[in-house]
Amino acid sequence: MKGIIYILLLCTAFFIAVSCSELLPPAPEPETVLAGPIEDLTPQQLRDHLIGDAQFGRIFGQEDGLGPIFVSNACESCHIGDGKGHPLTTLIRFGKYSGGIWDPMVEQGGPQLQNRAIAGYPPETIPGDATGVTRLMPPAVTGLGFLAAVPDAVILELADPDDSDGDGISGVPNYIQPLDYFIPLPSHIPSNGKYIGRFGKKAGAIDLLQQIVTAYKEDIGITSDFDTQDNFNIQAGLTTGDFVDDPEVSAAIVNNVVFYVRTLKVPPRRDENDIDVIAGENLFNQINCSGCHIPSLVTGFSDVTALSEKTIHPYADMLLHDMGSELDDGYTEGTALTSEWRTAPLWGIGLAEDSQGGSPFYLHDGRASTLEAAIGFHGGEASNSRDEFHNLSANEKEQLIIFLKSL
Ligand code: HEC
Ligand code: HEC
Ligand SMILES: [Ca+2]
Ligand SMILES: [Ca+2]
Ligand SMILES: [Ca+2]
Ligand SMILES: [Ca+2]
Repeated sequence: MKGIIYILLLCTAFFIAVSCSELLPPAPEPETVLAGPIEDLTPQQLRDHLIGDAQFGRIFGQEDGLGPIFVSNACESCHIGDGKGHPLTTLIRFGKYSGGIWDPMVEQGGPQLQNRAIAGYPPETIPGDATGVTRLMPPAVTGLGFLAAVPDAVILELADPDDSDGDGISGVPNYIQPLDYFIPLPSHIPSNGKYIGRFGKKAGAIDLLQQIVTAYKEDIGITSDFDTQDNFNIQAGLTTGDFVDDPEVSAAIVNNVVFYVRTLKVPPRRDENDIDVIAGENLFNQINCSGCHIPSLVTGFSDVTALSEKTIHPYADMLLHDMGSELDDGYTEGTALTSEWRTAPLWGIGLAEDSQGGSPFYLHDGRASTLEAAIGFHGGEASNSRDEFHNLSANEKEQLIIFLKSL
């Protein structure tokens, strides 16, 4: 009797398994799955990656030190599946010009707005006298270890501040004042004590450590050994607010998350031998999209062998470009102008909508819902390329878009 019940149960389980898998949407093809470690990590490196992965997904509560003011409660709640985020998870930053000098309005809670707070605590609001307000979409965090390993010399080689080759493009690095915990790499080339920024939409962070320490503090309200000072709502005159001793996370945890992000693989290409993809790629180069979205770069030495001296295809130059008045939010960081943005890396752009809830949102604030629209917003140094795109035949435009979707 027992045996029959067991077989019955087994059959039911089998039946449910089969019918369930018919109802569920098909699992994504392995090559379209964004998240995952780079190849060729050592077993120890893979273990460290997985420890960082868990911390990246950790949801902070009030008892862990969340806030008192914050934007969201986990890295992963904005960087969903390590891919591009959604307009619902933008960061808002503000500041103003006074007497021709940029003022990040630190005395009024700037530059970043923390629009949420723990129970009973007031969140921040945008001060009325801010002249520039920007909304930044969470970028994908894949392939960043490779970008971190590109030597400053390579970036400087691509810069053309006076447009000496006359192509209308004059990329410049953003120079950033390092924070006290910054440790320069041998490949860093400082200028007057400042270092080249390469992470963030305005290239406002020199390295992944700075980006991630700042994310813990400004986005989640979590202090660390690197920055032990919590943010309070100084707009409301408050200088206290959470009940958890600082630092709320250790240097080891921050370093694990840095290592996790450093060792996320590059988004894999799809259909790269397709005839339209190849035609689109040629057009991309022909109309000089590649003047900023540089197809190939070579990394320098890295202490992670898998990142060291590798040819990568980020379609980016880590430089700032004046993108014209339409993309100018009147907000800035470092030595960038308000109209200047760091070239958005295009690797993984074809996978954007997978992590954005099914419909894509492009550009720094997600204002473009198609790739054509994203190109249409390009102005300033990118005006020539944009005009040449508009002058392509319908078929050529489509090929260029098909190429972008293969990235
Ligand atoms: C509230 C949403 C939000 C949270 C939470 C958040 N981020 Fe971000 N992240 C963003 C946005 C928006 C940007 C772009 C910021 C900028 O341009 O300066 C960004 C940028 C980054 C970058 C730079 C990517 C690049 O291409 O330059 C990294 C790395 C990163 N975040 C990692 C993290 C980690 C690690 C955490 C958790 C400690 C975290 N983020 C928490 C929204 C978020
Ligand atoms: C002068 C430099 C420059 C040129 C030339 C240029 N771009 Fe861009 N591109 C940028 C910058 C900077 C951004 C980020 C702007 C923003 O986020 O507001 C960007 C963003 C994009 C995006 C959106 C990326 C994202 O993550 O949302 C796409 C798509 C794109 N460019 C495609 C192209 C194509 C196609 C061409 C050629 C027709 C081109 N670009 C030419 C600098 C350039
Ligand atoms: Ca806190
Ligand atoms: Ca603030
Ligand atoms: Ca030039
Ligand atoms: Ca605290």
